[in-house]
Amino acid sequence: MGGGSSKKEGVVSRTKSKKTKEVHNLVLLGTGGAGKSTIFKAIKIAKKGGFTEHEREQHGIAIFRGLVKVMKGLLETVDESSDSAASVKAADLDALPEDTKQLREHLAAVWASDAIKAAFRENEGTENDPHEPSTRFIFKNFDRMNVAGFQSTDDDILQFRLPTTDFSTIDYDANDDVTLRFIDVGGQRKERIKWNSLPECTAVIFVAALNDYNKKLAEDATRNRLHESITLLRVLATKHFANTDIILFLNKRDLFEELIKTVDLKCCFMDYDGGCNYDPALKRIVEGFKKVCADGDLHVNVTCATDINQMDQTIQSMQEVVLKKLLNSFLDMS
Ligand SMILES: Nc1nc2c(ncn2[C@@H]2O[C@H](COP(=O)(O)OP(=O)(O)O)[C@@H](O)[C@H]2O)c(=O)[nH]1
Ligand SMILES: [Mg+2]
Repeated sequence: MGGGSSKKEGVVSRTKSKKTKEVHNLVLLGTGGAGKSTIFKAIKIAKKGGFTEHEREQHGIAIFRGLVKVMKGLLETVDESSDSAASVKAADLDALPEDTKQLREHLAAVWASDAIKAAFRENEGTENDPHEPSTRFIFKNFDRMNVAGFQSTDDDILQFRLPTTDFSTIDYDANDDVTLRFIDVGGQRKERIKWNSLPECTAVIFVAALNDYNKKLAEDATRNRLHESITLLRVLATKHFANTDIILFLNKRDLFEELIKTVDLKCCFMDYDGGCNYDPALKRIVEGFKKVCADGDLHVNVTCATDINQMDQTIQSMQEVVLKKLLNSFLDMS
C-alpha cells in the first residue's frame, strides 16, 4: 500500500515544487458510500471556489444517465406499453443521444405514470429500500433536472452520488510554503486494490458513516458496515499507515441523529447500554474507532458532508491540525 511517512523519524512526505512550496498528500480513505467524495467535493467548494460551468454540465449529464438507468429498471417491474416506455426501454446507456430532448420527453411521459411512481415509492425509507438516497434525490427534483443543458447546483453535486473508480486530486495552497493535495479514491473492496499505488501521504483522512451501524455492505450482505469500517481502520492504522497521522471523519451526523432515535446501537455493539440516545451512542462509536488505533492519537471530527457551512469550518480546523503537525515535525528535524 502507498505507505505513510515515517513520523517516528521526524520525516514527513514532501515533494519540492518548482519554487519552494512543498506538496503534502492527504488521502481520503474509508468504505464505499461513507462520504469520501462528498467531503472531497466540499473541499473543492470551500477552498477552490466550486465547480466550472463545464463540470456542472457534465454532472447534469451524469444525473440524466441516472434518471434513464433507474427508469429502465422501473420499467422492468411495471407493465407499461406506451411508445414512451418503449423508447426508454430501448435507450442505450452506453450511447445516450447528444440531443437529449426527445428522450427527456419520453422520460417525463413515463414518470407521469401512476404505476411507475408507485413502483418507485415502494419500500422508500425502509431497510429494504432498493434506491440510494441520491437516486431518491434526483427523482424528487425530476422536473428541474430533466431539462436539456441542465447544470447542477453545488447542492446537487453534493447530493448525487457517482461511485468513485479513479484517483482525483485537488491542490490547495494552505500557506506560502505548503500545498495540500487531497486525493479521493474508490472505497468498495474491489477498489481498494488501487490503494497500493497511492503516493506517500502526510495524513490519512479516514471517513466512516455514523448511520452505518445497522447496515450491511453492498458487496457482502452478511457484514455490518460499521464493523467493516472499524476493521479497515485497524488494518490501515497498524499496518499500512502505522506512522502516518490519521484524521477521523465520522460522517452523516444528520442521518445518525435521526436513526438513533429509533434504532438502538446495541444491534452493532452488544456491550452498549446507552439506549436510543445520541451522546452515549456517539461516544461508543468513537471508542470503537479509537481502540483500533495503536497510539490513540486520533483526531476525531463529527461531520455532515452535505452541509457546506459546517464543512467549511471542519476543513479549516483540519488544515490547522495538519499544518501544526508539519511545523512540529520540521522543528523535530532542526
Ligand atoms: N445526508 C447525508 N448524506 C451524505 C453525507 N455525506 C455523504 N452523503 C451522501 O452519501 C452518498 C455517498 O457519498 P459518497 O461521497 O459518494 O461516498 P464515498 O463512496 O465514500 O465516496 C452520496 O449520495 C452523498 O450525497 C452526509 O453527511 N449526510
Ligand atoms: Mg467516492
